Amino acid sequence: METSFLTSLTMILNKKDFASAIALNEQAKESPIVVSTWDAGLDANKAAWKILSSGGRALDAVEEGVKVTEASRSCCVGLGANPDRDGYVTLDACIMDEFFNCGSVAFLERIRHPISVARRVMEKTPHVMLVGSGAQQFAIAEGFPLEEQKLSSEAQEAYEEWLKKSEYKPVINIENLPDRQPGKKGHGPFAPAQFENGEWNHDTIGMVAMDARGNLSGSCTTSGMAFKMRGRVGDSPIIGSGLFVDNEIGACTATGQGEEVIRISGSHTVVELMRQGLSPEQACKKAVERIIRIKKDKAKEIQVAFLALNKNGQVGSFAIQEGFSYAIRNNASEKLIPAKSWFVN
Ligand code: SD4
Repeated sequence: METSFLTSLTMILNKKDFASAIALNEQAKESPIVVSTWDAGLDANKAAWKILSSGGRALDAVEEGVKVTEASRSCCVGLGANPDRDGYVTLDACIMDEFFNCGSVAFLERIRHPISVARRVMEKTPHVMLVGSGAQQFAIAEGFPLEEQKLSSEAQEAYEEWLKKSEYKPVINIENLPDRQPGKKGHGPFAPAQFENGEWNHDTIGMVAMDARGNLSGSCTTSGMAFKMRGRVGDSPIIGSGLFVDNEIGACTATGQGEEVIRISGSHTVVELMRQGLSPEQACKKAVERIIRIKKDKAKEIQVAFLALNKNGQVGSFAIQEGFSYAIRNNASEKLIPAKSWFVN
């Protein structure tokens, strides 16, 4: 039976196609796999893994995975996150599949799951990106509930603290800073790594995955930099900057100071470097070096990290500063890995 299937397959496919079908099968041995940014990636990966381990599509996995973070208490993702400098939470997200389909929302307010709205933009409109009130209008038309205009108590506390000085200075690794105000739950400029109840404080989340068929997808969702200028949009919802997927080569996502990622079309750059034969880590490092060359001395004050997965299931990451970690889940393990960095303390 199997032989006759193979015989008819060889008759249908020419030799070259057959060889690539075998190669695809070889690659799929490494899959499925999911990787995502920061410590919150561990929980997000769990949700993604449920889909990947039961033969589901990477696209569904990366959407469901980051929805966990969007629904959690977080300094940097979802409606509970820190607001902009005018006191409003504005959310950015994007998603990309194995066919170069992509969707994105930016400056979106009062919608709980921006990643799902981004997917609807991808699947239900001829466009890639919707922003602001237009994105919100589309979300409501698609049946997403309009949530209350209200800060979480932690974000309110952090905002009030910030207002005392109103300094706009991005804090390096705000996602992982230890609580400098013991006994306080605030997650503002001095974000705790963990809340009092032991729950991890989460961060901008970028996730890339390969499913059992060897197909890649990615997602990225954030509230952006805390206390940003109203209307500011970072790299996270920008295809090619915060996220890029090329199903022949690999996928990459970015976190950190979005302006520096946009400047070099960061995630696209990493995927193109992998196309030239670099490993995921080498490609991430080269992209980091490019930012450092551009920023010179100022690079010491910036955090950017890239996280990449290639078509063989190899994962790599590189950051400007120490302190970035990523979560990985595959058949063999589930772990958090500290990334290498350009500057070492
Ligand atoms: C931004 N890249 O809006 C995001 C912020 C981020 O971890 O990744 N924080 O620039």
